Amino acid sequence: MIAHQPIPVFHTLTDVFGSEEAALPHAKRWNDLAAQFEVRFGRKPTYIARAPGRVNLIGEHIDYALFGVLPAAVERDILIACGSRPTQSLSHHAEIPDTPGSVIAENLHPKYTRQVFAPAVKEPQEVSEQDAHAESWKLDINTKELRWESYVKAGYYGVLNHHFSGVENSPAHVDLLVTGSVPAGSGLSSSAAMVVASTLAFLAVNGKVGDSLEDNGGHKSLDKGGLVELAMKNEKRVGVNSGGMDQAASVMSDPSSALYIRFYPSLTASAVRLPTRAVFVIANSLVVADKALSAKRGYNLRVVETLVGARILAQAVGLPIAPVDRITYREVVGRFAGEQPGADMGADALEAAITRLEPRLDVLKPSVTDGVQLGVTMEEMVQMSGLAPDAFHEAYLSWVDIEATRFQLYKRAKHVLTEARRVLQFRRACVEVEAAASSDGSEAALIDSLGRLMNESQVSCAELFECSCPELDDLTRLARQAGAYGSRLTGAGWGGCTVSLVAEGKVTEFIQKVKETYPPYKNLEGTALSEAIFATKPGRGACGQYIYFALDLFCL
Ligand code: NG1
Repeated sequence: MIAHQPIPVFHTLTDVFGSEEAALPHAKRWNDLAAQFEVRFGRKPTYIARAPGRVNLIGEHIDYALFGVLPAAVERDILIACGSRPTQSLSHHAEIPDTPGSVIAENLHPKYTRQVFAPAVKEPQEVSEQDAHAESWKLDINTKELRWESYVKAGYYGVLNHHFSGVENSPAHVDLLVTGSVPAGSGLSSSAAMVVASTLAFLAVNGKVGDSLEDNGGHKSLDKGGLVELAMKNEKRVGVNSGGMDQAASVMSDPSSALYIRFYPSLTASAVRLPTRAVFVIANSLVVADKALSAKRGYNLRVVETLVGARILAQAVGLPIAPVDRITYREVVGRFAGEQPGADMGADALEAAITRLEPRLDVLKPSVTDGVQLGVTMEEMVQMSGLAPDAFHEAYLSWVDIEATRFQLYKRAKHVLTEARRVLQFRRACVEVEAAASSDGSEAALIDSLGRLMNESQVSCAELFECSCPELDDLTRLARQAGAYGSRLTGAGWGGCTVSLVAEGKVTEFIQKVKETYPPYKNLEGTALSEAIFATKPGRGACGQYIYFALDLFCL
């Protein structure tokens, strides 16, 4: 089980990347980061934590409905060089608070300025009964504006509250230097990569990861599943109620395949081999999707629409549901099909159950006014939920900030159920492609079917989930015209990247055609072009995981 594997710690780049040849192209970047750390902090870093970005091949906006998704890690990553700062050096820095666990965070990118911050132990009156054990520390995170250090702080927050009880057991002072090659706001999950890398960095500097840390001051060392869960909670502190796909992909990716990640009944990941005769090409629309700042009308609103819809559907099909239960669509499908609590009915039964439940979604349809479906109002939604306004507020609005006058429960539900089914079909086709690859010509037809599912997913994201944008619609259309089997947005959407499935021998021609036809690419050349559109194959050089790297042994 991948989730129960330990967090790997490597001591040479060759071990990280699997071979000297694979490691060589990365050596300069890692060395430069280590050298810059030394220039800035006057000593070598102790660790470099690495977390990759990911591309989601299919399964968009269904992780928070607890349906399985199919992402793969990409080579682009966040690296954080870090080390504990000796106490005696504190006196040289007047700006550093003289309290435990202070942090100097720097970024190689000049746009992101140096930040100094320190956590504080909560006063007894600030600790509520429920969080008495979990939350002894506080750390200010600004969720009103987009700040790079918020993601560093988010990682730190969880480590503090998971591993340190207070002043007697306090964290080290930390210096860190970040560099990243995952473009921000592009749907390749730079935010989750930052949070995972930061979580790892703070765990490492505080001696909370490693083979010898079987039992760590009463805490068992985190395994991969534990790290995913911690990173998921951490990311919520930046203000986005994310589903967990990105953190799971960043932490659990297998270097040679995509991952089928399930969240129900518990977090599990299994490797899915991808076709060898086709390549996934990522293309950035160059529209920056600012997910955290637009969450009220975008991401978080979708989370609420999805959860409320699940409750209404559950009631319509006769499932008893307590007022405080925030049931998800995956649970509704399971209970509707008679699945035992905690059991997993398996892919075929799940697909059949989704298909049987789909006609029942009509209960979520809004009324039509002058031929237009405007969505339901807040009052209508509360009434449909069967909850009193206070109970509704407590269950669905008290923990999240949203802004809307109409809610699209039917369209969101239709997307979620059909997308969940497409993931199951996509995974099955991948397994069949693998079997067919060595035998006959049916591989081509199967690759076609993968492309078709990707196209259907794009239509559903655009029309039902309304998370595309004109540029993503254009880019996916142009990709198909340039010969892709299929093309869709990847990640949250509203900008960011697309992913297209392209025949292996046709990638260069494909990229050239897209460059000629997608207007924002026309003037791009060289690195700018190769940063905007590039082929990725899980396993090609990507080490797919996060790494601790002892620099004394840093050699190829
Ligand atoms: P992006 O914005 O691409 O990192 C987000 C969520 C995922 C998932 C996708 C949509 C975060 C960190 N990630 O991904 O959990 O819901 O949108 O499928 O918010």
